[in-house]
This record gives sequence, structure tokens and C-alpha cells, in this order.
Amino acid sequence: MLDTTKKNWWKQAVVYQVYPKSFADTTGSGEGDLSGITAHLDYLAQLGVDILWLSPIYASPQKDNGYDVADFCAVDPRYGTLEDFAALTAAAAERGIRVMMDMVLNHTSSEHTWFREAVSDPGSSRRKFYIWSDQADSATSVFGDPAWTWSEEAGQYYYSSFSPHQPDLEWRNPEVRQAIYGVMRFWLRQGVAGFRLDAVPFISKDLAAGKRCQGPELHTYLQEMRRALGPDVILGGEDTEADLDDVLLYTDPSRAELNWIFEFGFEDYDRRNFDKWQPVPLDVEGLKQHYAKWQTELAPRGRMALFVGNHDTPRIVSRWGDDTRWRRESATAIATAVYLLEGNVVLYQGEEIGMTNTAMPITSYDDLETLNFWRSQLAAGAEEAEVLWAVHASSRDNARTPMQWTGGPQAGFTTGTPWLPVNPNCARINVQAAEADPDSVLHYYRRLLKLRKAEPALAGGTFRAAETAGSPVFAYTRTLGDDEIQVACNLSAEQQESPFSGGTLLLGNYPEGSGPLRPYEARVIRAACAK
Ligand code: TEU
Repeated sequence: MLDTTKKNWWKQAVVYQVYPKSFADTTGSGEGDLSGITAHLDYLAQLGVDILWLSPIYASPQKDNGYDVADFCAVDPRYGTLEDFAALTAAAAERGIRVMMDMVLNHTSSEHTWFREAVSDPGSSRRKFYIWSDQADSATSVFGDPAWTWSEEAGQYYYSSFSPHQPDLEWRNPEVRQAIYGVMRFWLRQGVAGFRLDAVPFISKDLAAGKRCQGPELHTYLQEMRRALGPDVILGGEDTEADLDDVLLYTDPSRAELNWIFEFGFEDYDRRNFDKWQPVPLDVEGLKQHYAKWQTELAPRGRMALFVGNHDTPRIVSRWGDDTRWRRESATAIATAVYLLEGNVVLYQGEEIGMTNTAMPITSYDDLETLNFWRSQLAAGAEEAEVLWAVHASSRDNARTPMQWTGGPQAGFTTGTPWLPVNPNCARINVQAAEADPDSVLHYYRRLLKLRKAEPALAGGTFRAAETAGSPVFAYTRTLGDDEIQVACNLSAEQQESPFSGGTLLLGNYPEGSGPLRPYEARVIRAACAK
């Protein structure tokens, strides 16, 4: 349990993202709920979780599964009530676990009362809460829709970065900013420790210049937000466009903005030109160089989240590893390689048991981004089988299939019909089976996170990349004073030479660790020279 009275306690906190709709259902509705999270807090505490990040639980018509908010200060009845939320935060606190909310800053649902008022009354102050125009250009949204949508009732077009169900808020309007800060203060009064800031670079744009995010006021807004909320609120921003310099601007403590940034550079190394629908074999060399650059140039002055999954990205063991022959080994090797770096560890539900992608008929998919892609590709004449292959490989629904608790009906997620089909491999990949298998991904994750917390060199030691150029071995050292911890991870299915020898094995995903690295072997060693 971390001492949250210490100034930088949050830096060592292990964050666990829960996608409430898919985590645990206690009512038989087929959708997860808050009581389902409360019922599994001991499981999360045993994993070593310090902070729970909840994807949106606000009132929402669910066009984007809650990232379309209709009332920021109400819990959607499908998840429960504010009392259920209070019970969750209290039970979590008893286990030393804090709660972070997902703050959808950039837009509301088109069913939010603010938007309904803006549309129905041009003279309403809410009209200026959104972005309107008498004409529309050909800009498209992130999800492939036109960015401008005609509202007959309003008599104008409105702008949306993501989907017409999610009209963008006009952050240049100080009333918008104050309204959002007021919402954040409401949840702080409910006892939350902070917020994940959804799509944060989109709150500032320069549409006339064709700039749909990372506009000129972005950091001004975030510094104003920090002043409004105080220094102790944890703010983790999501910026899929951020490069190293951006993250320094966001997270340099002297700038009083954010605690960390979720940067997506790792997405480059198994996606052709960052095109999520064109997965390619993992470029380990590029990945190693990316992390080495960020660790040496960012770690001393800023902070990144260390993550390999979330509700938007396909399952990492299916992306970077081998989710059949070497599932256990590759899931644990990837976790070792990433989570022993410097930064905030942020797990995504299910990765700790090695959950994999799924391959469903297109009629089973729910995600609006996926369905937009399917329709647009077929309309453009693409082969159905090719598009379905891309959907299976890259749909966000890969990460949203229900949590696999048991090998029983519906993986123990619900007694009803799940809103999204359970992955059939739940028969063998589930928490219950993992608990019973001492060599499971789950037991390894527990040992890995415990080691990370126990070793000061892993908390704040200097990163140095080992010489493994050209090999699929991701290896580095973390040094603090006389202590040196060596991390070597073979991210391939072939045997590879290890850059390290000797020393004391602290953790490994094979029974013992010496000689060449076996397929997807991970080793964490205290160097012989260390005192
Ligand atoms: O995603 C923001 C974002 O930049 C998207 O491009 C995201 O990376 C995309 O879904 C990847 O395929 C955030 C949320 O994480 C996402 O779930 C929401 O759909 C989106 O904002 C709108 O709120």
C-alpha cells in the first residue's frame, strides 16, 4: 500500500484501467456495473493496483460506449448509482486503492442538455458552448464521418472531432472551461484522486488553419485547469499525436500541467504509417529505439505512462506476441520489457491473464469506429474478406470483450447475455484457471509488479540500453548508485543471445535463466557488480 501522504506517491502507483461495461455484471443485464468492480477489489489489490481508472460511467446514450456524455454529474443507471460509486470508492480506499475518472473534455453527447439547448435556442448562452458554422468544408472526423453536421433545428453546421453524436465543446469560451472544471470539482468531492483526460489535444484547435488538435491554446488551458484544481489532483492526458517535445511541455513539473501523458509512439511499430487498419509484424528494433530515446530524453524531466493496452487498442499479446504457441511467454516478456522502464505503469483489464483478440462475425461488432470503417471500405469496393481481416486485427472491440473470470458460462462475467460476445477461448484463458496455475501470466504479473515496487533502481534508476542492435532482444539496465538491474527480453519465437551473463536472477518467465534467451524469454537480473 503506497503512502499517499508523500509528495510524489503517484509516481510509483500502478494504475489499472477498468472498462466498466465489460468488467463484471452483478445484475444479469449483460453489461458490467460498479458493484461488479467493488466485488473484485481484492483481486485488484492482490495484483498490486494502487489506482483504478474507470472509463466513463456518466449518463450516456452509449453511441461511443460512454465517451458521449449526456450528464457529467450523473452515473448512468446501467452502471448503478452515485451511492454505488461511493461504496466502490470506500471499499477501494480500505484496500489502499484510489479512483480516477475518465474526463471527456473535448465534447459532449448530442443528447446533453447543453447541446439540446444550444440547438433549440440560438440566443441561449449554451449556443456558444459549441462550434457552429454557416458552411461546411470537407474535413472528416477521427472516425471517418464528416466533421461538420447540419442541424436543421439550429439552422447551422456543428463541428465534431469524433462523431456527430459527440459535438465538440468550444474551449475558447471561458464558460465552457469553468463548466468542465466545475464537473471535475464535483467528482473530487466524491473522493476521486484525479482524471484521465480523454483526447486532450483536441480541446485546442485552429480549424481555419486546418489544425484539428494541438492548437495554440492547449497548454494555456491545461495550466488554467491545474490552477483551478490544485497541485495534488492527478491528471493523466491522452495524446495520440504527441511527440517527445509535446510530452515535455505537458509533463515538465515546472510547467504545472499534467502528471503524465499516454503517448502512442509504440503504435508506430506494428502499424504501417500509424494506420491502425494496416497491422504489420512488430519492428522490434524501431520499438527499442523509441523507448530508449524516451527513457533517456524524457524520464529526467517529464513523465510517460507505460502501457501496452487500453480500450482502444487490440490485445497486445495478439499484436506484439504470439497468442497461440507462445502466449504465456510473450505476454510476460512484453510486460517485463515495458513495465520495468521509468514511468507510470498503466495496465488494461485482462492483459494480466493474457487475454487475446477475438474474431467475430461483423454483425457482432459494436464499435462505431469499426462499423464506419467496415461500411466505408465496402462502399469503396474492398473485398469483404480483406476488410474483415483488418477488423479482426485492429478493431477496438478486441479490447472490449468481457473480462474472463471463469471457464464457465459467459466467462463468469454475466448471468445474462453479454452486450459483446465473450471470447470463446475463455474456457482456458480466465482468472480462475490462472489462479490455479503457478506459471500463469497472472502470477507472473503479480511478481513483476511486486519486484518493481521493491527495487529502488526500478523506481528511479538511470536507464541505459544494452547493445543488442539488430536483434529482437529488448535489453537495458536500470542503475541506482552501486545497484544495477539488467532486463533482457527476447521478443521473438527464436532463441537469441543475451547481452548479460552472471548476476542473480530476480525474475524470469522460464524455470531458470542462463545462457541464450529462449523464445520470448524474459530475465531480470541483479548484476554481479552490484553491491
Ligand atoms: O480516443 C481519442 C483518440 O485520439 C482516438 O483516435 C483513439 O485513439 C481511437 O479510438 C483509436 O482507434 C479517446 C477515447 O480513448 C476513445 O475511446 C473515444 O472514442 C474518443 O476519445 C472520443 O471520446
